[in-house]
Amino acid sequence: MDNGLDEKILVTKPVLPPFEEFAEYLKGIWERSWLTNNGPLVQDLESELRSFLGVKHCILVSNGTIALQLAIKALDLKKEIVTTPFSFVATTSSIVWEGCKPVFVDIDPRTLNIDPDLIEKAITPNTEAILATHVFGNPCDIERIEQIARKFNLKVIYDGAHGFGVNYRNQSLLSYGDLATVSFHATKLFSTVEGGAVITNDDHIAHKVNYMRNFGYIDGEIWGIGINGKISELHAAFGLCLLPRVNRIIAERQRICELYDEFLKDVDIHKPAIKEETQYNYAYYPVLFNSEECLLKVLYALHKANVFPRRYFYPSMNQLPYLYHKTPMINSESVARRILCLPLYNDLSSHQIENICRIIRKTI
Ligand code: T4K
Repeated sequence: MDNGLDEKILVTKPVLPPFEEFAEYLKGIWERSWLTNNGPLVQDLESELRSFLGVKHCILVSNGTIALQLAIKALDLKKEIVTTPFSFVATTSSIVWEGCKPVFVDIDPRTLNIDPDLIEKAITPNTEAILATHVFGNPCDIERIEQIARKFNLKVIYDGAHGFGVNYRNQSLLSYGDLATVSFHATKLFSTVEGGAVITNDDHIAHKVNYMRNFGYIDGEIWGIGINGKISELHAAFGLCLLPRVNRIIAERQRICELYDEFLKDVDIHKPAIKEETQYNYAYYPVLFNSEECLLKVLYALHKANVFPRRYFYPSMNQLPYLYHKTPMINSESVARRILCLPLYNDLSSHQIENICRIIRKTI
């Protein structure tokens, strides 16, 4: 390699628990021969997550996308949902999949989150909810969003796929809104391989999500329409192994991000502003270039050096091919063209980070 980097560096690498520890859980699963359908490990993990997050309900489901779909279904939304165009495709596709209409509101280019100043203009008599993403784990303007929701009697769902381990104003970021969803996919800092959860402090919503993830059943009785959104004992075991390590995982990611900060301090790029009063989780290391041309030059140079950052989230969701009306979203489209998430995982070495930054500096 011409870069001093002798292995392929991908945008992320999953955190794996020690094999022996996971094997111990597997032994128990084999002994009980109880594999899924709300088994003891799923219940244990839900209970551990409730205390970790300080929330009343944390309902595990099979992934973060089904969590979003269940959230929309549980709130009985059928019409327009005001949402952000700058997110992973699952945020928008869940709205459309549930038969609702996404109404995009542009983002604040400094935070990359939905711009609260623009929300009121997008509200119509058909608006039922706001679905906002805490992009890269950076809290949305929760106070303003909640104020608007109260004024117009709207529900609030936060897509907190990246928000695990973030605290805002001394409480879990996932505790805000009528409910929040989270992803525990293998690429997340805390994972159950595939998985996710719906988080809420509302008993009625929790009850609905509970039966909806299990075909509509609770204790053999059908409470309403449902789907199969369950998570297995093997997935829960993986999560139980990783949960006690989350604070160390976050600390290590912080160390890596600070190294990037140091090596990139005089380079002409920008980073999103993390909201005040936030204890961040260092989920991603996004950098904004001044132009798409510059991003493409850097991407090419890094690829040549066997380094594979990712263009999260490109294209801007308002440009999805299956959407009927494609309303322009100037800030989101501009950010989507210029943003790159640099490799970030726990065993990335200082040497590798320094080399990545050297290539970026040389190319700009
Ligand atoms: N809302 C938001 C805002 C989200 O970001 C997401 C998901 C969701 C909702 C939905 O949650 P889930 O339904 O996924 O639970 C990833 C993840 O699949 C996805 O969970 C995530 N957000 C999205 C932002 O990124 P890709 O396209 O980056 O995956 P992939 O396979 O390219 O993996 C990235 C890198 O990780 C690869 O370069 C290699 C490495 N990797 C990946 C896997 C799966 C491994 O080393 N081992 C592995 O097992 O989507």
